[in-house]
Amino acid sequence: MFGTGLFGLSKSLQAQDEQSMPMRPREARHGNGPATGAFLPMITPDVADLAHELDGGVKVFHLVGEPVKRKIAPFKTIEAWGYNESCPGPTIQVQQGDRVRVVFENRLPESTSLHWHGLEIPIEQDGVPYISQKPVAPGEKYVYEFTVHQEGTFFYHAHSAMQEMMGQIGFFVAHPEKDYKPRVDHDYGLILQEWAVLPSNTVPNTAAMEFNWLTFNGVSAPMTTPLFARLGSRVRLRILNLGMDHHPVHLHGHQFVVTGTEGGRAPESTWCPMNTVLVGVAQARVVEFEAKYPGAWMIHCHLPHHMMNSMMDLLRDRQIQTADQTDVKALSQMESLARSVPFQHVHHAPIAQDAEGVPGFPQDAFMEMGMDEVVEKPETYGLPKNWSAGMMGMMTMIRVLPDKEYDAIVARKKVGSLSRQEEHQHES
Ligand SMILES: [Cu+2]
Repeated sequence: MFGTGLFGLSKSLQAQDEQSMPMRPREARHGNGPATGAFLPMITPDVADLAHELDGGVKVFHLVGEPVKRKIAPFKTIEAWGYNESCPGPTIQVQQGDRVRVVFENRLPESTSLHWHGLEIPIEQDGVPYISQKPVAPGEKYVYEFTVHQEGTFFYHAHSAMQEMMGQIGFFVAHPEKDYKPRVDHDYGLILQEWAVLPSNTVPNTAAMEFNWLTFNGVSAPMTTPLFARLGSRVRLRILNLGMDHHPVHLHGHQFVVTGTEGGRAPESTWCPMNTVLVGVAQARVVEFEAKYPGAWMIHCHLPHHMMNSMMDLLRDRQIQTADQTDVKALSQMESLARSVPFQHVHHAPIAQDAEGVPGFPQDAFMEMGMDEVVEKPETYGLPKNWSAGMMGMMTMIRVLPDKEYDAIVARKKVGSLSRQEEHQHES
C-alpha cells in the first residue's frame, strides 16, 4: 500500500502486525506513577501509525500536510490532501499525562493549521487561523506543544472546511493512565469520509453535497482490510466521522454498548445494548462487544446510498439503458468493463426470466463486482469465494475466528510483513 520506500510508515505498519498477535500483549502497570507507555495500541486498518521520538520527557511527532494520491478502489485513485503520504493522516497514539510536541510542516499549496479536536489545551495551541495563531504558510513549519490530561478518542484536522473535505484528518488517541474496565483484547479505529468525484475526474469536489464514494480509513469496500478477533475476546471499535453526513454504523450478529464518545469514557450506567450507532459529523463513538459468534460479520454504514460504490466511471451508459436492460446487454456491458479494469468479472446473481417486464427492474441486478484476487491480503484468507461481490462502499467486516483460523491469519500477516521488510531493504 505504501510502496514508495517510506520506511518509517511501513515499519509502523509492521509494528501493528506484531501488536495484533498476542492475545493480551500488555504488561500490567504497577503503582500510580507517570504514564509508562504500556497500553494496548489501537489498530487503524489501512492507515499507519505515526512514530515519535523522545526529547527528554516529551513525545515528538513530525506531521507533514501535503497532497496525497489515494487508491480508494482497485480501479479508482483520487487526488486528496492528507498528512505524511497518507489520507486519512497517520494515527497518533499517546497516553493520558503525556507531554506532546507536534512539529508540523505545510507542503500544501495554501495556508493551513492543525486543530486538536476535543483536547483541552491552551488557546494558543487550538489551531484556528487568525483566532489562536497565524495561518501556517506553504513551506512553513509550526510547532504545537501541550500536555494531554484527558483520555479518549480525539482527532486532528485542518480548521478549514474545504481542506477537511479534501481529507485532512487523522486519529489522535489518548490511552488512559489506568486501564479501562473491562479490558479489551482488540482495539480498532475507523475514520468515515465521503467524496464527490465526477466520472473521469480524480480531484474531489469539496463543494458538492452529493457523494459517490464512501470510505472507511480512505478505502471503499471491498478494499477495506477486514478486522479480525479471536472468538471469545472483547473488542473495542472507535468510529470517527468527518464529512457532510451522519452515518448509522451497524454491526451484524452481535450487540455492543457505547463506552465512549469524542469527550472520553462514558460511565457504565449509560451503557445499553444496541447494534447500530449514529456517528454524527465531528463525533466519535466508541463501542465494545464480546466477539461471541464465529463468522465474517459486516460493519457498515446503513444509509443505503452509502452501501454502494460509484460505478459512474464504469457504467456511464447504464443510466440511459435501464428502460430496456436485458441480461445479454448487461453481460456484454460487464464483459467490456472487465476488460478495462484489472479484475475478473464473476457471473452475476440469477434474474427472473420475465425480469424486463417488471417495472423498476433492474435495481441491484448486475451490480456485483467480484474482485477477490485484486483485494486479497492475509486478512481475507479463507473467506468464501466471491465474497468481495457482497461488499461495497462504507463497509468492512470483523472476522470472529476460533484459535486455529485466527492463528493462521496472524501467521500470514507475519510472512507478509517480512516480505515487505525485504522489499524495503532492496530499495535502500
Ligand atoms: Cu453513511
